[in-house]
Amino acid sequence: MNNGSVNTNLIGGAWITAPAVIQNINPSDLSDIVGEYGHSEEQQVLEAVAAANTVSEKWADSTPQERFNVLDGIGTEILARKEEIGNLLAREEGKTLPEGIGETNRAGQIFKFYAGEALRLAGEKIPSIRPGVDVEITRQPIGVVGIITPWNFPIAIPAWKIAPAICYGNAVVFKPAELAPGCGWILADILSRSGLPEGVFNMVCGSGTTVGKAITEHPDVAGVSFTGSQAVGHLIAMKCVERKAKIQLEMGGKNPLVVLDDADLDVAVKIAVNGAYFSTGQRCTASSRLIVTEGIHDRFVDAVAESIKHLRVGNALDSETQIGPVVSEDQLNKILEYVEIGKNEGANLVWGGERLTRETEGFYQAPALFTETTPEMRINKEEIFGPVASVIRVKDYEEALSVANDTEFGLSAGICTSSLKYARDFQKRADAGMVMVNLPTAGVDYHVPFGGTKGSSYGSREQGSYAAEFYTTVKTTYIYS
Ligand code: UN1
Repeated sequence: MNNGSVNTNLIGGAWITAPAVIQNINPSDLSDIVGEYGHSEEQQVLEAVAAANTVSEKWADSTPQERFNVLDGIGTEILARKEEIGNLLAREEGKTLPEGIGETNRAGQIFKFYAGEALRLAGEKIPSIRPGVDVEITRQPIGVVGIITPWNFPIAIPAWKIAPAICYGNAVVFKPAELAPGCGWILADILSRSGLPEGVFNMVCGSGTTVGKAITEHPDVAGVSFTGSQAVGHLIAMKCVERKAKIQLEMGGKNPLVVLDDADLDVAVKIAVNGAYFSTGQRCTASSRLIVTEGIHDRFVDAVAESIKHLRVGNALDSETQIGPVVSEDQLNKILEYVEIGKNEGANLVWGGERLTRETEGFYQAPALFTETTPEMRINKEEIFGPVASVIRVKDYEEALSVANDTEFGLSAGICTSSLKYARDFQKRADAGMVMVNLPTAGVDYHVPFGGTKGSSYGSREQGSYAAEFYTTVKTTYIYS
């Protein structure tokens, strides 16, 4: 166990002080320094990859029972400590306390799910076309996996990458997000006491440009799983393809929520407000484009505007708060700039968008709603990643579908309708990896595949049993006896 200081990396089973530190600041209260965390150099990545490489074969040989025990134990500890970890999450990232605890709960369940998956990993045995020959198709770990995660889900996303990596027998080098490394550090501490052989799991804290880059470029890292921006995803893809490593990239969305005339208005409004503004809109699954048919448009806009006027924006740890702060000053400035861009493009700002002051100094912003927007506007094309949504008025379902698909992203697409016909058609024709019918575009289950099409994702799906596709390689064996 670590001695209480958090500016450490976990390398080869040892807690090693990082060469420098970065401060982790509470976005709800800038006077609250959550802690000082490691800021590492390439050297620490080289050491971590070497440590992982040394034990990866040993872990690849571990039994399903050993893997189950480790993963189940990690899940149990996370669930037992969910209030404490959820509190840290809310403090370092800015989502509300119930959201922080909910996310921690999800992380615990993910480890439990993959504990079971370790026991269920099956192969296939198929008769050969040649007499006396059997063909066996088995899955094997890929070796050392690099895991690079974002700040917006600082425990769930590390969990849904690390748990399958270990479940399928790989060794890991993990870099938590610089803006919210606290949850990643706690996860590493839990993993370090889980019974995993030393070196199977390593954590190196630091920046994407130094630590992330070194992980991506290391010849012994067989695959990189990354969630973050399109720009960084592109760089990782180029590097990994060059050296023929596997990649799994999740890079955001510009998710449409279609609201048809026959939708239940109250349900549609709740879904839109949840999808667009909860977690301060900082979800790659957020509903940032509300595509609404003419007959319900005005009633829907009035009701959403009325609802967001009453959302309580405040300190993430305050029990009254519904919308926490934006994560950092840079993010806030970027979102404020998009609000200006929207106004200059001729969109009608019905409500919000301005910076707010609260008792404690933080990055608070009023949820913003634009109406009378068009698909060509930048606010409808680029991912804003904040509490901003825009309404696009359309005449009918066909136009709604075509606007919904008119994006370079394809993560999640939602529809509010009471028509089975439109729901089924949308399921088929929405160009997205996930379709939500009468549900928010954000907020997914932990045991089923997650991922998108087009610019949102690259590589095979995350989560559920589908994660095996990335974390294993298939071997086909021919046996004659
Ligand atoms: C969710 O909506 O429940 O970074 C999960 C993100 C996504 C996770 C969203 N990868 O926002």
